[in-house]
Amino acid sequence: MNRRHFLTTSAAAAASLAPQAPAQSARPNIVYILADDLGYGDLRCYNDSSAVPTPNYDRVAREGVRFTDCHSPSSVCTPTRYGILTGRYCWRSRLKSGVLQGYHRALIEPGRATVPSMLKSAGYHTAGVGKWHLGFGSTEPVDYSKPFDISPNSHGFDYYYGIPASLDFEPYCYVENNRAVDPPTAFTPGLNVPRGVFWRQGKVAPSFVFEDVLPTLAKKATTYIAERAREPQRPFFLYLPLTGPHTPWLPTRKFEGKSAAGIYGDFVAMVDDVIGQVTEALRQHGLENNTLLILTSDNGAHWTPEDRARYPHRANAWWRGQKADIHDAGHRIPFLARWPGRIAPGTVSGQLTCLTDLFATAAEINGIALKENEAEDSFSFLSAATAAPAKSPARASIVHHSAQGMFALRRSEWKLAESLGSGGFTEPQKESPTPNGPTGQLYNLMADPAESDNLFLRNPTKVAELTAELNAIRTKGRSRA
Ligand SMILES: [Ca+2]
Repeated sequence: MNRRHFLTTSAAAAASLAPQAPAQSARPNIVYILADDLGYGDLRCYNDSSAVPTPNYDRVAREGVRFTDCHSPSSVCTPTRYGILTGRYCWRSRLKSGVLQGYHRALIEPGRATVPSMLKSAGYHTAGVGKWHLGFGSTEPVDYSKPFDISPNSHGFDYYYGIPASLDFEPYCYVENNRAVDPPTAFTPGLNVPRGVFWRQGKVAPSFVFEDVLPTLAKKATTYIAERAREPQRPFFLYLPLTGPHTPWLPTRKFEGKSAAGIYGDFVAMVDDVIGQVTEALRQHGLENNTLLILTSDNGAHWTPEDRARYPHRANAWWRGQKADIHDAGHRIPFLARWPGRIAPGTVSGQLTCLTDLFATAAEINGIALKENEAEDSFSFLSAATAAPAKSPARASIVHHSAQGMFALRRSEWKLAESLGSGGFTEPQKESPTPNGPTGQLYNLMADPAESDNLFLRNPTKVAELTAELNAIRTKGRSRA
């Protein structure tokens, strides 16, 4: 279904119902904005010494709940997106480490329930706008000159518009529903100067302009919100995975010099402005009060030791490591939710949460019971956000997963990583045990949030306990009982 069709059907529905001025749905709209590589320490509401002004994120934190112990299910893009949409850890799928490339086939298994397919069945209109990075079609390499036989529409989205993968992965083109808008028939030699202004060489649509992508997604999102406002009796779900502040860092002129963290910080300020555009669209169309707005990130910031030496900015705050790592900076992320009347302003929650928890939460909001074969790793965070009585057990542990496929288990203050090294981008990525030395990593995050004191050899009981739980979650194929 294309946008023109929406407009026609929404306008017709609004016209036919105009005399009654239809009431808004009793169920909330859900707008889920997923930044790409935004760090815990980038936002002032998490890190008051952030070198980037983030007034729009900070406002949502003041008006809603700020979770302090939320994690992406992976420390890189593709597996986190799989987890958000399916409520299931991606390492249970065919992708055991790393990410998809732009020519890879669809990752989400045909027939698997997703957040949009569940909400669509419950009567929602569903749209995805932004970076997909979950593959298209059933064959490889994907042929962008033809419609895809598997697309976001196959996974429950009534409408989708965006780009195939990260904005530094070819092919560079827009996709609308099941086809490339302008197929990638030209070639870009790539770019890598200065730091962060980077994309790989490869195929590109002749009309594609890298700098325009984030503004285009913002415009598509606000246009969609305006369209849905014409049919207020039907709730909608908007999944909005942004392309920033992942590389290429491309702040437009308006944002140059907005931060004290160079091009990166200026680009984060531009992402914050997108949040402002979306919240303003919700307000303008009278949808603010009946919308659960969620703001988060798909993994930690790609902020290296060199970046930390160069700028007075800690994109991942005090957490160890960076994007891709098993250490907390890889996957501990900002998570804000606003729902006026349901979530008290200024709430701060230390409840352990994972981005796979959207599925169970959206189901609880809609009174939908989860089926046995769906959302295996999803726990509702509704009671933590709203202080309403819990209808199901809260999440008590989480499995972390790094870019290279290293596992860790977190339960209360304890974190066990199965092997040594970062498992991601930070050196050493892999580390061989020394004779009689530890073979894994055990940290007490309450006493040692920087993960500096490995207790693996000193607390074998805790190592055994957490190892047993990690193995059980893996072998039984699900986290929920
Ligand atoms: Ca990412």
